[in-house]
Amino acid sequence: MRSPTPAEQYPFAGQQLPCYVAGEFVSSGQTFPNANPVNGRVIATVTEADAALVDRAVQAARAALRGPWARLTLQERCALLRKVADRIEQRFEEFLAAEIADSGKMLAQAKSLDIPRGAANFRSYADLALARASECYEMATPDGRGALNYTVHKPVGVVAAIAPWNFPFLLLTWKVAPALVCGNTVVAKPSEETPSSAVLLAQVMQEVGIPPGVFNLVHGFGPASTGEALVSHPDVAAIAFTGETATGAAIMRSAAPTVKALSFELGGKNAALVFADADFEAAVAGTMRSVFSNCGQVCLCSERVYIERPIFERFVEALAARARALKIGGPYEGADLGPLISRAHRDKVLSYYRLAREEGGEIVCGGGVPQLGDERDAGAFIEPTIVRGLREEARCVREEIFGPVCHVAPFDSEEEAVRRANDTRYGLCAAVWTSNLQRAHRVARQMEVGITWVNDWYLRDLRTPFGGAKLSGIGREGGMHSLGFFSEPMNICVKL
Ligand code: NAD
Ligand code: 6OD
Repeated sequence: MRSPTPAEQYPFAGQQLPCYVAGEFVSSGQTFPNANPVNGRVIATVTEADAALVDRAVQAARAALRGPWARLTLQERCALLRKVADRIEQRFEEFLAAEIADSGKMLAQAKSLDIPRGAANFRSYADLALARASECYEMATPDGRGALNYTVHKPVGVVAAIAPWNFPFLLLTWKVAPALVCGNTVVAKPSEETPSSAVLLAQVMQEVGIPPGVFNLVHGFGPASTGEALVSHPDVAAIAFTGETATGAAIMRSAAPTVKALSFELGGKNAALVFADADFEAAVAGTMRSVFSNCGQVCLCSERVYIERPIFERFVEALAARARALKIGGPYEGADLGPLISRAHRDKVLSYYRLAREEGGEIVCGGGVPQLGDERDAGAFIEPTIVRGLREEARCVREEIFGPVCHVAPFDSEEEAVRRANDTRYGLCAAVWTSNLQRAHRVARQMEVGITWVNDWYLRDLRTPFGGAKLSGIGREGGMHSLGFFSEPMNICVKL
């Protein structure tokens, strides 16, 4: 078991994490503990923003809409966002250590995905905003002089950006960057489980000279706490939220009385379809990634894997052999599978492992808790698990589990595969594995989801629409879609 080196040490060890309001760090009020999921140890405490502090943050954001921020040109805002990206990269190791300490995620993943994507989000939205064109329509008028219509993009106002714990920095910056580039001001609320990288982001905002009140940070829980105070605040104009579908529904209720714009990226119960003509090795490796990445805690993970019958047994055997061989361990140990986010989440995932048995499923591998023989046994580790033999109506096949687990089932025809993949109330993504080009396009198009990957999984181009159909979300983020959500388009009609 390797521990972090001094350079990899958690930057806030033993400290109280502050909120950031109106350009100042605030540490007054109640606190809650921040625990490391590797061993359950409390590593810091976190300042919980009460309704009064949330109100201060929203008022600061509101005032900043009329301050120096409003007078910056788009080019100047973009230059500032690029400075944010540069500074994230300069403080890369601190971001890395903070993210890993909060979430227990693997060093290799945080280094190659989570933190670089945080910086990339700022750069990519700066590029996109500069590339955005304005619509222009010339029109005829009865007097023959004509008129010219053109669109200007104005900020929406104060944006609440609410993120989950599975990609804390990636998903918070995914909302903060486009909101800011469009001239809005932001009150950000990271998950209570993963507050640290957001504090570093607030420091960066201050360091690069983002004016006070433009970016605010409040910590706390959801219902009857910080989150609810934020989403029901009358001066918040728009909410960009990523999290569970049930939370999205609660936020909608809180936001309804003041009719806020909503962008929701919610849960999934994603299918992978593996056809017999697929490149077998690539499909096994890709499915391993799509089931077990980030310990299964990716909204895009495949929890239902449908495999064409002629290769079913061989595929399941290969998948199970690799799952059994996954090395479970802490972030710095070169392991494949880290802990879940918390003991509470592990209890939930374990309850589905039990339910799978009760519902008549066969556990092909895993199904329990590993014994690691040291302090990690106080952490939130769990075995990667494959289940087979469940009916399509089983709760384990219908409900999002959000752990390192999938159900495997055979199919006999393309039509059956498509029908079963779509037989869910969710609609986030799908993965299709085939070497038949026509089938690839035909099946991909029939998936009732926001994204289908063919012969890969979680391959991202930040210009593309990202989001879910059905219960998996409302609207699309990514590229011009985010700029659309965070802007108020206004038409100006000029009589010539
Ligand atoms: P969650 O819904 O429990 O919490 C997400 C955030 O919402 C947290 O910051 C939480 O404090 C806040 N919150 C909770 N209740 C609230 C309320 N009533 N009002 C305001 N804020 C509230 O989600 P989680 O457990 O952090 O993350 C896991 C879930 O997120 C999974 O369902 C997963 O599929 C989903 N997710 C979806 C995407 C996507 O892009 N579609 C991406 C990542 C995660
Ligand atoms: O990569 C992204 O932009 C994104 N929104 C990923 C979401 C992952 C869900 O867990």
